[in-house]
Amino acid sequence: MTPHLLVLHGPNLNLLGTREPHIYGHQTLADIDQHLAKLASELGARCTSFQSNHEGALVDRIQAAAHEQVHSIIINAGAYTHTSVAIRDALAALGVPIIEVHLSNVYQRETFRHHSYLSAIAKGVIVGLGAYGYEAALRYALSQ
Ligand code: CA2
Repeated sequence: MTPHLLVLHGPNLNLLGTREPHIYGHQTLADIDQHLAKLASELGARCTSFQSNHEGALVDRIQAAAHEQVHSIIINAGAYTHTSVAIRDALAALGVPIIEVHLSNVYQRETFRHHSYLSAIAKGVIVGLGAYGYEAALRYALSQ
């Protein structure tokens, strides 16, 4: 069966490419999602993406993945990374491999960005590589 990778984007990531390019780069979220879908297809997989500014909507999407035979989840939970026990619990309950991605190097930024509720349940964490971090996560996930 074709492996299905689910990419989740948290709040404000819909603004990518429109503001703060010095931190988050020039690519839009659509650019990133299209690149991942194309790359996945070239590698014999399927990649779908979901963005929400709402914590509960992200939890609902993670719960729905239980009925979809998702191979792995790549998640940039945005600011919810640093606050959301609910997203962590939903990911832990799902039980598929998680790769956490951050565009910026959160360790070079404010201390409140240094703690992630997701990292302890993630297979791995990629920070500071910009949009390439998603590609690296996808390639890793499909190598497993
Ligand atoms: O570096 C990352 O990928 C972050 O997950 C981005 C989050 C931030 O809260 C995390 O600490 C680190 C913020 C996403 C906001 O994205 C924007 C994009 C363009 C313009 C404004 C915000």
